[in-house]
Amino acid sequence: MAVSVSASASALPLEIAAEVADALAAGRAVVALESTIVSHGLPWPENIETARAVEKAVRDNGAVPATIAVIDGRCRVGLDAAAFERLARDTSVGKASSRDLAALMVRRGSAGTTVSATMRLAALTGIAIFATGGIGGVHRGAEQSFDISADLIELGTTPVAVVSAGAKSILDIPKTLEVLETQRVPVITVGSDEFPTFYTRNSGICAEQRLDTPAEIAAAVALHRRLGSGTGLLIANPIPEADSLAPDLIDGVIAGAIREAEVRGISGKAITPFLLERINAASGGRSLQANIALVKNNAALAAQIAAELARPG
Ligand code: PSU
Ligand code: MN
Repeated sequence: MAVSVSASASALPLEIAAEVADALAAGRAVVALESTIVSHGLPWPENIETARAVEKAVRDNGAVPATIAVIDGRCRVGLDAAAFERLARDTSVGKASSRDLAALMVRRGSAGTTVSATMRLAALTGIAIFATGGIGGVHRGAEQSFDISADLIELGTTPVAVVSAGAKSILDIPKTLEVLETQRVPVITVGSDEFPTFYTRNSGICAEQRLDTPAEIAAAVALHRRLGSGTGLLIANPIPEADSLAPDLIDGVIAGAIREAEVRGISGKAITPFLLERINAASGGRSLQANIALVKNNAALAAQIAAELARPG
């Protein structure tokens, strides 16, 4: 069961699940979740297991999950079991960033939404907090390829707070942080002085802003919105120590995957899914376990932040 569409998007085929619409109308906590991680980020069956575990982590921490995707041309906010199954198993399901949404709707296609597309649809729905694993960023070698994820541009234009475990070191982390700075996107690291790089807590790069509790982060999100710059926020939540991987192990795996992508001439929107698949395959399940753990950890924190924001007063 889904309800209709907000007035500002009356012509948009945007279906908001009843539970999500009710929570928003009552001012209760809601967390948006992306779906490219299901369609392209994790292998079957871990993808669907993780999607379920992530929704549970949101609920266990006091918020309503709203996983976002495009199914048969309709933008869906809050998915049922059939939609999850479709995203997880159907290999014809695409990967949509925000620029892909319009044509996808016209074609009545289906796609997992990336961070950029999910932010766009969350903002239209009125959801302020969003959890993912890692954001897209500036790719290594971007000075040649110009490959900079639309996620960064969306963060510069759409006022949604994105909780991620930093960015994977398939990317050029310093350049990624520079693009965020240029666009006036706050980067807040949770309980650490270093910007985290997905599988590991340490990047050697000092975080500009550190906050330690969900209440502090919620206050910063609210104040940032009041300031009216219109940009999103990146909340960089380090992977728990117990789940983190040895940098040597993962750096070698990532370097091998990037070399393989170069040799095979893989580029454009295919590169991130290719690298994710190669990393998962090459590290014998350890990176997969770390990936699942950090997504759940981010979902829990996002729910706690959303719950703080929803508190009266
Ligand atoms: N990084 C990850 N896991 C992911 C992604 C990125 O560690 O699943 C996905 C997210 O959906 C992100 C997208 O928004 O890849 C970025 O793709 P691109 O680099 O093509 O912009
Ligand atoms: Mn790209």
